[in-house]
Amino acid sequence: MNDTTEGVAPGTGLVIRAASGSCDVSAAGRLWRCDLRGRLTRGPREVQTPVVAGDQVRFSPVDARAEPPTGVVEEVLPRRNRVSRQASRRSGGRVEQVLMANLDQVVVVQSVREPAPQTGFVDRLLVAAERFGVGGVLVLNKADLARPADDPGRWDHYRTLGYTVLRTSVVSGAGLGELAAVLSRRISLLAGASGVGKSSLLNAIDPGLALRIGGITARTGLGRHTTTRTELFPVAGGGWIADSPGIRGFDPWDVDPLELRDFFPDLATAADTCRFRTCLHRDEPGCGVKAAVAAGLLPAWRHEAYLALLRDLEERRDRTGRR
Ligand SMILES: Nc1nc2c(ncn2[C@@H]2O[C@H](COP(=O)(O)OP(=O)(O)OP(=O)(O)O)[C@@H](O)[C@H]2O)c(=O)[nH]1
Ligand SMILES: [Mg+2]
Ligand SMILES: [Zn+2]
Repeated sequence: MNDTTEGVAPGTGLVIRAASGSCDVSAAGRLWRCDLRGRLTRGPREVQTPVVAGDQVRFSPVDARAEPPTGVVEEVLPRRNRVSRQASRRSGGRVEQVLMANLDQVVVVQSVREPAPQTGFVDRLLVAAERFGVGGVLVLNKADLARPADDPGRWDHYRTLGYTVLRTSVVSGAGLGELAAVLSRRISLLAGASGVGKSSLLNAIDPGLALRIGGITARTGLGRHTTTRTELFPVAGGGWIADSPGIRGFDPWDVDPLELRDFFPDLATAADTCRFRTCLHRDEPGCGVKAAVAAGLLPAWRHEAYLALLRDLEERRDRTGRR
């Protein structure tokens, strides 16, 4: 037996950040640099991410006195939930990319402008969260850049669905106290496009983090992918928050086209009046959802977000031959 492991029993810990083949595990107040047992990296081909931030793992110490202490991950404990997307269109929709595991909520961040909100992005992330029973919080950052023409109606609609909606500004300090309160004692993932200010928000709440902040490219108005991997940070007063690299497109993993309706709760009341119980609210006659949109009871953009995602999910099903 290696004498450096003497008296240090195998333990379980929380994965703070993961790379291919290794990860950092927080256990009993220390951060362990761990390799993965080979068999863990040979998982099912359709899973790109055997270990992700938020995973609980069982590991054996290798050198407990090293700085940092080192170990080997023996087992990833079953995930209570996860937020996943299809890895890329190129993979043909066959590969699952897990963004994070075992979380309480996804905090979807968009900015008022620079970059402007991306149509359908919030709707897609909320579907991915609901799919595995994860909560959702919406943050509209860079409120200091808002002009009267920037319509807040869309955001207030999400509030009627029960989501917490915050307007924040790192420049004016608006909404930062509320954001800190929402993160407290919970495990959260900050997700959004590059440049919306995810890392800036975390720095504003906890300056000790000193995360790297990027700029916006003048030519495209887009961010520069300053944060390059998902990483968990402790929240003052308890909880963990993951900063993550900017994402653009988002296709939720493992959502059946026929089940998609269930993840749009605001369509449900109108759907009760559809002529057909199996109505997909597309071309069917007597569709209650289309009638509700025409009557101004349901925003057209929500129906459109649903239809765009439905089309993508059907395309994927046809391509992969899966449900
Ligand atoms: N005006 C204004 N600018 C902000 C605000 N928050 C962040 N920014 C700026 O937006 C740019 C991008 O900020 P980051 O925090 O790096 O954005 P990010 O979402 O972490 O980007 P990635 O790490 O690339 O995904 C920086 O130039 C910030 O100074 C805000 O509330 N108002
Ligand atoms: Mg960042
Ligand atoms: Zn219908």
